[in-house]
Order: sequence, then structure tokens, then C-alpha cells
Amino acid sequence: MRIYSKSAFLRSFGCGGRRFRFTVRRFSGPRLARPGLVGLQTCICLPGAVGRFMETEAKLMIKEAIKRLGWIPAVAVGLVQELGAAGSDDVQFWAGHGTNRAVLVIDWADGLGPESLLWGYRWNGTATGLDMLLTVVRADSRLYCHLGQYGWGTAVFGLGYDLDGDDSFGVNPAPGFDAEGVAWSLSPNDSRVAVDADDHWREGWNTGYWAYYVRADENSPWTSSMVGAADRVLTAGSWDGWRFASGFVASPPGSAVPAVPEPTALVLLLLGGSWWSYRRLRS
Ligand SMILES: [Ca+2]
Repeated sequence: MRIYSKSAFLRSFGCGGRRFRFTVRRFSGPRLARPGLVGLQTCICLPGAVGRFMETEAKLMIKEAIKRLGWIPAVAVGLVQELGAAGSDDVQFWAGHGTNRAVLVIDWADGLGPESLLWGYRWNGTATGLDMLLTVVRADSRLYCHLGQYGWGTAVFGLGYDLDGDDSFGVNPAPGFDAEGVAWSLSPNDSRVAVDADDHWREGWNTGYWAYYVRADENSPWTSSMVGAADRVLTAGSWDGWRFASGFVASPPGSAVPAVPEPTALVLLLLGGSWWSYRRLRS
């Protein structure tokens, strides 16, 4: 049985992986990569033997930091759950770039808490609900989707999430995820399940489906979308919500908690930001 892990796959590509897109600034010292189009995904790229040595040192620092700070995301999620439904100001994971912002909610309704998570999406120009879904899936290494392209539109067969954050995710039977966690086929399978019982995966075609809801802003009620995600044109401040409807009994997404970046990505971002600030102060 094959276990998929986007993070592990991407690590095998190092800094040359398609997933990592950088804005690289030149310093008098070694180069430091800054996060690019994929939001919180970041990495340190250093040339030559000195670079490899410093990268190793950085990884050791990160591992130690994760050991000491690993409880922070869980506490943050717990606080949000205590304080009530999260709004757009609570988004912790942003994908895409631009001045417009929208929110994506996915509610697996599977009894694994938190069932409902939210992400933010930024864009310029025109973007659809499908653009947001794909961009967020590609940006979040814990998020996966199985889609079908038909003549009448794009179907969302399955959505999954490495809920326990153990860097291991797979579904059985495998739909053929690419390196960014997206699978395309015309073979929906209602019996497809997550290999890791602690992870989210719901897929439906004959016994259930992913119901699609939209709203103009976080204070408006959810309404069932009259169009598919590929034809849904986003507006600034709008929300898209997906909730799995077992037995074709659909209801709007429940209160969501913010999805959080992987601890490794978070710590790397903090380290990158600290180094960036240090260099700016010295320059
Ligand atoms: Ca997992």
C-alpha cells in the first residue's frame, strides 16, 4: 500500500522542487530565500559546502524549536474553539498573492475534530472558486483533493487532510495524487478511505457528495451555490464552503477553526523573517 506525503516528496527535490517558488535577495553574505507565491512555505537555500553546513545547522535548530514549540498550534486552535467561530481576521494559512481576499472552509463532517477548517486566499484580477480550492491545496502540504473534469464542469470527488500532522497521508485505493496533492480522474469511489485513521478523507459520488456553499462575507448566511466551483467568480471578502453530505443530505459548513501551517514551515518562516529583519537593520 502506497503512502503519500507531499512534504516527503518535496523534500526529495530540495530547493529545486516545483513547489518552492522564491524571491531570492542578494546579501553580502549567504543567500537566504524568502517565501514566494506559496505563502508560508519557505526554505533556506545556501550555495556550496558552507551552505550545506549552515542548512544542517538550521535544521537542527528547527527540530529543537519544534520540540519546544510544538504545542503552540494546538493551543491556538483550542483557544479559537473556545472563543467561537473563526472569521477572516483569524486566518493563519494564506495561499496566493494579490490585494483581494477570500476564505475557504472545508468541513469533513466525519467526527474527527476539528471537522471544519479554514484557509485564506489572495488574488488579483478574476478568480473562481476552483482557483481558490486548487491554490490552497497546492500551498498546504497537508491538504489533498480528487477532482474530475467533465464536459459540463469540474467535480470535487474527494478532499483530505493530514489531520494528525504526522507527515504521512494516503488513501486507499490511491487516486494518483501529484506532487502538490491534486488527483484528476473520472473514477470516483465512495469507498475510498484514509490510510491513517487519524486523517480526514471523504469522497462521494453515489452515496454522498461534497456540497458547495457560498456567501458574500462572514456575516452573511451560507447559500447553496447555483454554479460549480469553476464558474463561481469570487468577490473580495467572500467565503466558499464545502461540506460532505452523506446520503445526499446537505447542510452548510459548521464553525471552522483556522488551518495552521506545518510546524517546520512556521519555524522556517520565523527564522527567515528574523534574518531578514537583522539584515535590514545592519544595512
Ligand atoms: Ca496523517
